[in-house]
Amino acid sequence: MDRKKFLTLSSLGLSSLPLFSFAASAGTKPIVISTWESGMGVNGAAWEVLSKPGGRALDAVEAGAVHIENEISCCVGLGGYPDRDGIVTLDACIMDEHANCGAVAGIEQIKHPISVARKVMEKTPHVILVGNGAQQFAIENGFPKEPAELSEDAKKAYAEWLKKSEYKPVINIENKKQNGPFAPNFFEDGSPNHDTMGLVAMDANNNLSGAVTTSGMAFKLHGRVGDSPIIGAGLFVDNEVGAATSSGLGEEVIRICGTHLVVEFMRQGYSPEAACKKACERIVNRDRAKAKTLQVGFVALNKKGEYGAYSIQSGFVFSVKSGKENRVYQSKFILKNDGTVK
Ligand code: SD4
Repeated sequence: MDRKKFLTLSSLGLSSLPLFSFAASAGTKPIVISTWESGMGVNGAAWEVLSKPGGRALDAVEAGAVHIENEISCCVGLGGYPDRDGIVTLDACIMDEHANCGAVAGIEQIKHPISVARKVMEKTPHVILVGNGAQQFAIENGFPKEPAELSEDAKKAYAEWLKKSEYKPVINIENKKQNGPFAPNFFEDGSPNHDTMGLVAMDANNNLSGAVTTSGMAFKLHGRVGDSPIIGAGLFVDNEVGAATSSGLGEEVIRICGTHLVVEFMRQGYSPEAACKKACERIVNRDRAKAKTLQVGFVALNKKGEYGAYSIQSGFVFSVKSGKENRVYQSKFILKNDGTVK
């Protein structure tokens, strides 16, 4: 499917999506929660693992991430948008119920960075491998080196971007366009700009795991690493408490150790939704003017199987699959269209 169509499916009908409220999150297992509407397919792949007897959350989140990395005309993986030099560089991480974790950052020409991240976790004493070293490790572990070709969508988008070469996308807040310095939800032509899949799951044995895979912020500086492969920023799992993942402007998430913060709020007794909201507020309260120009969203799942999400701006959606439901929700958000707090 064409990337734009794939990504706009629910963005076009955003207002028709149900707004999530914590009351809806009854608490069930197994369960999987993913960022964005493309999480529906991802959750389906994860569910194939979770719904089998003994299906492990770790295998489920890897399967979900692999699923979207296979969507070559989609939003993450080798079909994603390149950096400023026209090179697709991928970031991914994975974390299990024992606090084992692995990540790759800035890896090129490898189709399944999430599975390389899992190998880093399982086969090395390290947590993160970057760039050429990550690629070399992948190849040594049997991952084929793919051609450096951009997907058709990415080629077009890059050619378009080169005309101005500005790292200055636009926020579309409920159709009111506003200039912003960094990429939040939408490009100027209205096509969605979100290139990250984060998912967290709990299996029937009450074990939590999470995974993130991304091509990162479109047209980023070559070598730039966002929050996605950073444990505690783009993903955090604590099997006693819960798990969280993020999407949006990675630099802001790193600055507050975002997903670690969300999990710590849940440890203090906040619901997943309230914990995500408090983490967003941490960003907004420090610099309201800056917060108006960017987007960050968190999703979280606690040990009871309750889940929630929150974002700074409108437009963030997330997908949930359990034995009780299979749907996309709009997340609540902090800033109104005029930038004031709701
Ligand atoms: C990053 N957090 O590289 C990612 C981008 C993202 O939807 O989430 N896009 O900063």
